[in-house]
Amino acid sequence: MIKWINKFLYWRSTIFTFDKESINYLANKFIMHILLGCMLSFVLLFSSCSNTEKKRSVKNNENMVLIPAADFMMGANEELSRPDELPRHRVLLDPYWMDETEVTNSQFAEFVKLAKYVTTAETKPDWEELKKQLPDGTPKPDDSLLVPGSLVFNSPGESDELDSFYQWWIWVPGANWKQPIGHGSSINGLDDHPVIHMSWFDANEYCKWAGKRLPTEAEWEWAARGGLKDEPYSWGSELINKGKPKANTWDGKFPNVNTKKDGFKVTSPVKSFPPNDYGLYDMAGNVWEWTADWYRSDYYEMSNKPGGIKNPQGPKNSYDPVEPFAEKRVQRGGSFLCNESYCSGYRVAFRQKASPDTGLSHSGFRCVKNRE
Ligand SMILES: [Ca+2]
Ligand SMILES: [Ca+2]
Repeated sequence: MIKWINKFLYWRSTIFTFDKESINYLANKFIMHILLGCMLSFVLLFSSCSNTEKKRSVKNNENMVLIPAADFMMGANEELSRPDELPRHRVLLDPYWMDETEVTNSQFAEFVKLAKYVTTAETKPDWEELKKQLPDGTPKPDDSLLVPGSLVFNSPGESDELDSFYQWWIWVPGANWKQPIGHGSSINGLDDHPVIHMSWFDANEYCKWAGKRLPTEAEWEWAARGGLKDEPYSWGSELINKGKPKANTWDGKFPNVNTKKDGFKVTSPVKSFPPNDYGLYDMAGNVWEWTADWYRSDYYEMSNKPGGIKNPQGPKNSYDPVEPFAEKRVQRGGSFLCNESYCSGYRVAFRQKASPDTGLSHSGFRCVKNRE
């Protein structure tokens, strides 16, 4: 623009030369500037309309955003892709509503109060069920460990071993959604934080109670992309560590040092970071979000059909070669524990998986419902 203004000033300073050639030259230049001006205005008008269009989202009275029909390539096409994110394949979806935020502590508290619901983490583990997810011959743990509780992240301090994830997760008796780090802790002051320690069953029951459902994996990914085409992140392509904080993730050296550059060491209030272009918040980071689908590492190979697949509901059963004895559901979006050096789970194509009875201190969800 400054360049254009300078040009304009130069043109104005030359208008006092009145010979015929100059007049023709200036007339042509004038017309050219008018045309350029019109084109510029058109471009600005168009881009401003298009930006407004992107930012404008249709919301219902349940704070859900209308996600438009999809015809997109699901899966990753970037350097960091993992084998279970391939091949990219065509997916078509009908429009649907999606919660603009993760379900919060206050929303979940209302459900618990009205439905008298007891979460998985508040229930004594059933060894008969538990052992089905473990290799044959796994000995029964001591009865003192088979008590209500959940897994809580615990930074290993100086240890640099990135494959020692079992060291970071500690079984804490009494840990659940309202006692996030065990007996004596509380969620006072955290009403607008996402609810955590959610099993798939908890998430599924909440959504049903609310007259909604969990998103399919395809619905989750399409919504996270926010209308961007083939970008690795819900905000585009800029790396997480560049520019302004984009999501609540792990800043610093995982899992030892968290510099809190984004302002938060654990969960953040929903809406603390800019939404994506569909008006959805925290589709990257904060807490992992359960989807309805079973996890299969080879699901995308099964889904890669000529002409694409419409409204896929996930595979009929689960298969994870890493733990073939455990049935797992898909989680998406990464959490406050993800960073570029370790899992980059906030990539829109990243697939996480866990057994449905697993709730961790970074597991949450949001719901969707069909457009009527
Ligand atoms: Ca953070
Ligand atoms: Ca999230």
